[in-house]
Amino acid sequence: MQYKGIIFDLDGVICHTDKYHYMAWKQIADEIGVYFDEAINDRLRGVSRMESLEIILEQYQGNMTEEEKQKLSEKKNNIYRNLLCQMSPKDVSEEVAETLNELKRRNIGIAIGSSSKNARFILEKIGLLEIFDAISDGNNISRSKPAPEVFLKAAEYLGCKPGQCLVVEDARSGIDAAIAGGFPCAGLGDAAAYEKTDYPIHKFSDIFSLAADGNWQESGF
Ligand code: B16
Ligand code: MG
Repeated sequence: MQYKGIIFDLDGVICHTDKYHYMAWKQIADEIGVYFDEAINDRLRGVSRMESLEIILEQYQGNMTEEEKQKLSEKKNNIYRNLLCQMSPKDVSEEVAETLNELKRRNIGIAIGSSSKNARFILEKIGLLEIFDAISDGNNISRSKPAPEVFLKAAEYLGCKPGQCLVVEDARSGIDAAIAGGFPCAGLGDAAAYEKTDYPIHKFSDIFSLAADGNWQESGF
């Protein structure tokens, strides 16, 4: 099989915003008197904002209307976006920056496939808004990971079929989404330990070792 493109998850693969998600959700959880810790925060990886709130509310004793939930998720997002303002190109490792540049040099199409509605804001902060050939994020989908929609859109934007694109993910929900969409997938971090991941990798530049067996095809980007 030859790949024409790579679709990267954003949070946890290109950069790390989990600490900001944690700080923002912790503030909300404290406000409504709900227990929240880093283990619960880990379950929010790759999951949409409203689904994240539902996971946090598993510990909530009372009843909450949809309107109240909406207000809480907006409040969390405002806190989160304020925290994101401190991000800069320094939040991208040299390894990530060099690998992306090299993939571009090899004419491999590169795209973002993120559940986040803040993906473009984050990419702008870290100086990577221009490098990607396509961005599919929480704003162009109706169902987030583990549904495959975000990756199917990214492949469509790249002009590739799912089987021609490799998905790189850090979350199990993202690996499930890749598999559901018919994409081969590489997993970092948590996803490297997941039995469904096709190619467990331990560092970002290991993507090149997948290319060593001639899996790549110039896409003309
Ligand atoms: P937002 P990814 C995901 O991004 C995060 O992993 C997840 O924790 C977050 O809840 C989700 O985006 C939605 O983010 O509130 O910014 O729309 O990993 O798919 O790049
Ligand atoms: Mg992620």
